[in-house]
Amino acid sequence: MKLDTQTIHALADRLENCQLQQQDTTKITDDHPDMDWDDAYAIQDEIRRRKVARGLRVIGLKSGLTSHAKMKQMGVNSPVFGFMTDDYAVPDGGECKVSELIHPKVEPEIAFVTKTELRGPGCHIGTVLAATDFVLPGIEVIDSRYRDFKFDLKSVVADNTSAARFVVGGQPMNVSDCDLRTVGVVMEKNGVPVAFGAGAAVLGHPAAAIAALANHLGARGECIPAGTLILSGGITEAVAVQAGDNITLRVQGMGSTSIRFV
Ligand code: OOG
Ligand code: MG
Repeated sequence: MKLDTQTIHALADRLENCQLQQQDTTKITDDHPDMDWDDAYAIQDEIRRRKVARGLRVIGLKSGLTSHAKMKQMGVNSPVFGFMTDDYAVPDGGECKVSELIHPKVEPEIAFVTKTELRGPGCHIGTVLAATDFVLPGIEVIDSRYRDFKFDLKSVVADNTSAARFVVGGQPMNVSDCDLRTVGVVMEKNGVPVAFGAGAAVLGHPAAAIAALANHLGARGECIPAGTLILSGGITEAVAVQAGDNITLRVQGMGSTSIRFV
């Protein structure tokens, strides 16, 4: 760790206030170029602690920057991990108010729900599939608190990996009934298909993104509990949205889920 507790609290405060007041900011590594990974996750943990202290519940976890398309779009080269609280959940087909966000974008993802605990190190696709209850379509709404979505990895980790809203729905599927590498996804904006891909875009297999999360948590003495919802990461580039847009994600064999921006 390079930052003291006071600085970590101040940075958590700055980033969470940006989220609560729909204001953007410059990336925090501009002011703290020496901060390390532990500092970045400590700032994210402090944001999480503040939300939980205000009565919010952590209802899911996420892996991000897990596809080449996303890494290229954001100019970074490794996955990051974050959390979602209950106020981020939008019902299937429900509304998302853009006035509560800064500059939202949507990502087509495959969501996993676990039935047994996953504890790293050493988790791999096999352990993840064995621990998965079902998978289903998920749209993540990301909303970086950084101006123009310009950040580096440590800054985006501190900002809880741009997490803002998400919707899951459609037809849950057993992992033994599909090949998650070849499963096709189509994301439509106002009825027009705008992003296409297959599961293998995410680290070769979406379950690898869950294994990476379990191994990351394992290194910190934490685990993924049974019954956890996890977003495995955008399969394609993120797509900007504005009020009036209607987004639908169709995943092969798993139906569709949608969200309306108002
Ligand atoms: C960071 C979050 C990326 C994903 O699925 O790749 C992410 C960002 O691009 O703002 O959630
Ligand atoms: Mg995402």
